[in-house]
Amino acid sequence: MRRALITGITGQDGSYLAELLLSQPDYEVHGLVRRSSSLNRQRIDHLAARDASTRERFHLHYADLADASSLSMVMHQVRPDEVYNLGAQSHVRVSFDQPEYTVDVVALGALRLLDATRQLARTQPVKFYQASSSEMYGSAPPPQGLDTPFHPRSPYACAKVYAHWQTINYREAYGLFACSGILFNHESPRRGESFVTRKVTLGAARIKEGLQKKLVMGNLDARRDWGFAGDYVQAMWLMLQQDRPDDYVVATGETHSVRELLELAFSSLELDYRDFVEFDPRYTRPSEVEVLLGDATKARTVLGWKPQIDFRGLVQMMIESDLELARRERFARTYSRP
Ligand code: NAP
Ligand code: F7E
Repeated sequence: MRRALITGITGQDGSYLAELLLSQPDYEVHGLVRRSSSLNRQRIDHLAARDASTRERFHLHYADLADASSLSMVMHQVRPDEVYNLGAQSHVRVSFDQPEYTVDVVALGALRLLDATRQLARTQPVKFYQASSSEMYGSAPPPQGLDTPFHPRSPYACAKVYAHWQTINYREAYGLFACSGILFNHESPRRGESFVTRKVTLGAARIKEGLQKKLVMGNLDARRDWGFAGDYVQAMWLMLQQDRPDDYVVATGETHSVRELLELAFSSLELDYRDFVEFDPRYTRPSEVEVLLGDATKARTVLGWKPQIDFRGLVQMMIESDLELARRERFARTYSRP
């Protein structure tokens, strides 16, 4: 059995990665979960409820990236062959409101986990994946690739730059098999509801079902390179299956504006977004990242990776899923009236 340890397993990417690994019968998956007053395991509940063989290979442990001793303890208990660091306060806008907390979890959290991994590497081989982000490029002109200098534009992005370089430093200083995957935006029906793609697809679906009248948004001119999360976790796994550790950009190579996203999502429901969308500066950022467009040539040539789902397919998948959710909500409201 190969043992994988995933931080951020309750998040979008963690849930897809756990699924991918558990679909291979020789993987045991261990995930870190944080204590919270109400359970937030909706994205992984289906894994725990699967057949007995999957259940036996799926384990959760309480720990926190802000707590080094909890990380060492889990590392010591699990003794993983592969560590995937996906845990983060991952919301860029929120990072301006909570800069110190964001840096603690995203930057120092990565350092704590790298160091716990280095301790384990003294006694057994272990590989490390760091979830780096296209936000690190910030205002660097597109297209952005491995040779593009970083120009981060938020506390979140600054913290990711630190974690990226610390990952490279642990590789160079200690010979750790450590990879940094610079992933451009990736989305899915499991995307958190406050990120723009999900906010738009859920909002459009709820408007269609009469559950909501308006959608209040920020900067509609920002452009992103949006892919499907299920495709991107495949790239993470491939990085750790190579003979040597390295860094990669993962992206679709297409960019679209938030306005195009609105047009596509609303028109697929026969609605005109201009009738429903309002602007509120609350949803803008003190410093914005205007255009992201990734160059994933190395991931394509070395890993043999390429995205299976394009922008149109992604929006359609998310709209279908959110329409189903909205219909259920409307049904529950209709039939729960006294
Ligand atoms: P996400 O849905 O926001 O999930 C974040 C995960 O991190 C959740 O499981 C969360 O746990 C966990 N977490 C938060 N604070 C933690 C802490 N103090 N200790 C341990 N775990 C903590 O994010 P995602 O979209 O799956 O992204 C996964 C990773 O890739 C993140 O590091 C993100 O920054 C990075 N990334 C994402 C994208 C993207 O487009 N999605 C692109 C590039 C890089 P709770 O459920 O308890 O909150
Ligand atoms: O914003 C604009 C907003 O919050 C995308 C994280 O996963 O990807 C994500 O970060 C764009 C921005 O994602 C609203 O100003 C307009 O320009 O969906 P987002 P993000 O900031 O790109 C990167 C790669 C990560 O690493 C992060 O962890 O959309 N925008 N109006 C809006 N954004 C939001 N959230 N809400 C709006 O109403």
